[in-house]
Amino acid sequence: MPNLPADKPVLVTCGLPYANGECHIGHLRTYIPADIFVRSLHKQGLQTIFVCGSDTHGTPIVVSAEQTNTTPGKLIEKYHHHFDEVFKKLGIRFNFFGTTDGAVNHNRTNDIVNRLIENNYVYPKTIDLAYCSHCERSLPDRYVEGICPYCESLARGDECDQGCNRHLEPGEILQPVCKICGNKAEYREQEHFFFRLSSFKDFLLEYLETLGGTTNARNYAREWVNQELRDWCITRNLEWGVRFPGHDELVVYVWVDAPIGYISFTEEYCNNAGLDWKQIWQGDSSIIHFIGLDIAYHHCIFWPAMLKGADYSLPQAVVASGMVKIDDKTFSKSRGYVVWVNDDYLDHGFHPDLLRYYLASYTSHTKDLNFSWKVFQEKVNNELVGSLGNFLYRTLHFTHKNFGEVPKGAVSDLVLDEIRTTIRKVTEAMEEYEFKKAIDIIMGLSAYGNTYFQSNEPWHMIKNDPDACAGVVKDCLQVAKALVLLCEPVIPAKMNEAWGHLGLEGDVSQMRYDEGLVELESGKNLPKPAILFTKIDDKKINEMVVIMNKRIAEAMAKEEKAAPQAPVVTFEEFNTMDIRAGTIVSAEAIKGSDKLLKLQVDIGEDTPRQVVAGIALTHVADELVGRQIVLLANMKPAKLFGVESMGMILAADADGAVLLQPESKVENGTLIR
Ligand code: B3M
Ligand code: ZN
Repeated sequence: MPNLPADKPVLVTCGLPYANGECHIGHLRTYIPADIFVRSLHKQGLQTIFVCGSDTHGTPIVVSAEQTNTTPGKLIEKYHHHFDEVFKKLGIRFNFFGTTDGAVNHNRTNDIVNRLIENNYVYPKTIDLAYCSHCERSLPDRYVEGICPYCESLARGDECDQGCNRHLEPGEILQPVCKICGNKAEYREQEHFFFRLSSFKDFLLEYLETLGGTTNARNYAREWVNQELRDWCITRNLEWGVRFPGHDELVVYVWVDAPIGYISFTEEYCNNAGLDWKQIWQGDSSIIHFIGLDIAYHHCIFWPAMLKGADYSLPQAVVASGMVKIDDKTFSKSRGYVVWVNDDYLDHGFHPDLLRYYLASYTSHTKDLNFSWKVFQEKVNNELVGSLGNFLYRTLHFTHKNFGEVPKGAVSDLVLDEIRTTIRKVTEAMEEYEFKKAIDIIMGLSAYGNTYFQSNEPWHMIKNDPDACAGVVKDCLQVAKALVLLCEPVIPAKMNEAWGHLGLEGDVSQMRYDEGLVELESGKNLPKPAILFTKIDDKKINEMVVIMNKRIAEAMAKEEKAAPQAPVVTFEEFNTMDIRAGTIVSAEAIKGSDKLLKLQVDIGEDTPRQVVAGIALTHVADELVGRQIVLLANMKPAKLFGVESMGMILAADADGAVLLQPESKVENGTLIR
């Protein structure tokens, strides 16, 4: 962040959360350091604009809506509200939290796409697109899964999410499989629109040389640009999204309108605040993007090329955070290695600041961060309670008890120097996006304060030499004041309380670091101090560990259930089963049972077979008539609710039975082999 200008605002953005699920600790890995950074810029006297918002388009949203039986509109509304609320609770203070489905973003996207078209960066081309002939639909992005052609990992249609993190173009993925039905997909020809990314190669190589931020993102991007830069398909066959100008059947790819959200949110904020958004996005400006490393490709390659092609300003820095691990295991929602911010943290009464502290101080921003409840407990108890909390409380308690006010005398030069050096070093670390380093330096000042207090033994001095004691206390109070200012970006709510404990007025988040060098006014009354941080006991942590272990065990059991370990059977054994195709000729409810249906099934015999099936909760009787199914015909007869059943309908054991069906209609009675 070299030389950020004092005279114009710095724009900081965070990668936009998809509005399709709840906030988890993985999200916070980016948002909390970004918030700390912005608060710290503020403390250095810089003007900042901090925006984010919900990413509301693309297949992540459409697939989630389909899976949860809701509409994309309702889904995004719910989660937009959720994120907005959670961010506020955590003290993540965006100036504006928008949505990419807002009118401003639709307009801004149109403007940019039209400019790209005018500037001849967009052209049509017929390409092969994944298509599922079973579902009779084309399969954009997350509707298809397969093998990454670069690293051979399992991948999603548009990104190699488990392997090399590369963006994948439509048609690129190998062995495509339909995500909805699991069948092999085929490729079909269709016309789409492409962005001439390949023509930006030289620009990008030059741009990446000057791009600030963390080196991880830049290095990846440089490697990708050097390998091969292919034109980028920017349209999709979806209903939901921002329409591609002039083509009602197409929307733009979500990675077009999502980053444009950064511009529209700035626009919305500036319009409300009486500022000029064009100064930022079409003038000389400082734009800093905080993202997860997994979306470096989009931010260091597509985005700058798009901005350049449409004559908008370019970002000055991309700051990419490393990934989160849970108990040293790869973060995974489906396998239970996750910490949900509401359910697993806030709802258990933990203070938001403790998590902020953990996430920012555990490791360097670009490294993988491990979350474990035990480490959480240790860090809180040793660092926040044992060092910082201890110093603030013992200083204030001693002062209050013995003086009742800020004592007379001047703060010693030695102490002021220590504070000055700390502020300088912390600012430098922040400039390098080294948040852990900044916190370590701050905690160094806390340790200095503790040692200063301890070694001077003011509890003896107060009896023998009260004036000297007053000097020591004044020094300690000054260190306390500086600490509160320095810690505010990291643990803002707690530090706002502590500011009051020091008898100071105003909102500490609005004060500058330099205020730490302004001496506390002698004679000012001090309120009775309160304890800021309390130890987390083993019992509480064990409870949390149990919750997490239970979730992991449940996820594992679910996985095992999905792939049960059955004994091997011979072909002869398999042949003892008489499995046939048949057609349901009648279906009716069974008196007294809400789960069972009585079916008559034509399996090519003289009279239909009577079968009782436990599918009444998932199937409407009338709609079953005429459906072809698969029947185990030599199932031992049984009587259910007094009704005889002579066979078993085969179904996939999913959430509610999913009936098996021959791929195409066959003669009733056809054997299944
Ligand atoms: N919504 C989330 C992700 O892929 C995606 C970020 C958009 S940033 C413009 O991590
Ligand atoms: Zn399909």
